[in-house]
Amino acid sequence: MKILGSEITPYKTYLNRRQFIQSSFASVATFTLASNLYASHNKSQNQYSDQLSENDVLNTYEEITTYNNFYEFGIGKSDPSNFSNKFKPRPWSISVEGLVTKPGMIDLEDLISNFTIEDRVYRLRCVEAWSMVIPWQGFPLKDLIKKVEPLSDAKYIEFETVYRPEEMPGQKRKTISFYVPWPYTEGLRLDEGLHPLTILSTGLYGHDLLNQNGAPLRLVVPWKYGFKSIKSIVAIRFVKEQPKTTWPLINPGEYAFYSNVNPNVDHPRWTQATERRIGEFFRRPTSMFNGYAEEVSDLYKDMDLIKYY
Ligand SMILES: Nc1nc2c(c(=O)[nH]1)N[C@H]1C(S)=C(S)[C@@H](COP(=O)(O)O)O[C@H]1N2
Ligand SMILES: [Mo]
Repeated sequence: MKILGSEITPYKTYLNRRQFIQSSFASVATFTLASNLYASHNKSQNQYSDQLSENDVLNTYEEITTYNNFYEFGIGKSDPSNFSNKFKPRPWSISVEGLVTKPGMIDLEDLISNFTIEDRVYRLRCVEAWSMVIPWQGFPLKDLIKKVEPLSDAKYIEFETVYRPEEMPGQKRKTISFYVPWPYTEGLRLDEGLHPLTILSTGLYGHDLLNQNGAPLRLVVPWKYGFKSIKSIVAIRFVKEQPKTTWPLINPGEYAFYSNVNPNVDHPRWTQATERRIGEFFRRPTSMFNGYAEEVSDLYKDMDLIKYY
């Protein structure tokens, strides 16, 4: 594991360490330095405490903004934070297309002022078996869906990331893999998009999204593997057939459309039964639907989740 020099200790580790420091009669100076360093994270931890489950600790802003997957800026975890400075997330508009009564371009600022932005602490579980706990700001996708009025034969929603090779160095390679062209696309079944847990996020930790996290607008679907949470969205398309999305196109043997977090279905090359929370050393068990089973399992009640993984 690579330890970043700037990595900040999660709050609970800090508490344990503080107890240790106090009980080992460390100097007052050591203690003061430590409390200053961790004071601001400590504050956020308290601010969001009502949304944190017992075993969860917020990841630090540092962790969330320097350990990313965003292939448009490169495939390394630090590429998105290092190589996204040319990207201009404003002004921005989103094109609503396909089977809706009210298609058209929507300006980002109109979206933000029309919908109520809420604080949502969600676990994000990457298919690579690491995870984080992130305090997002955003609005339910259903608010937008209802506003554009899908037609009765709209069964799926396809999302598309912006294509700007001049600002996104990873897009200078013409394709994502040897045959899948940009842009990155994702999809949801309409009822998944209407689920109240599904949000379009505009910020995290009370700060506008940084480029590496998908500025200015990205999807967050907390019970699915992280790659479903598509970043820097420019198009939302209502369609009849299940869309062919980037990851299943790249590797149909390893990635499928649903990609619900499921500890019982291993990735062909590694287990999905456990995960490593960024900032922690020991792995922890992965929960069905990433811990959101109570809220979402009804969406899949008649489906074979081994077959439709
Ligand atoms: N456009 C686009 N969206 C993307 C990705 C990407 O490469 N391109 N990576 C996905 C993956 S694999 C993950 S795990 C999450 C990571 O989100 P985060 O960097 O904000 O934690 O973004 C997802 N959204
Ligand atoms: Mo991921």
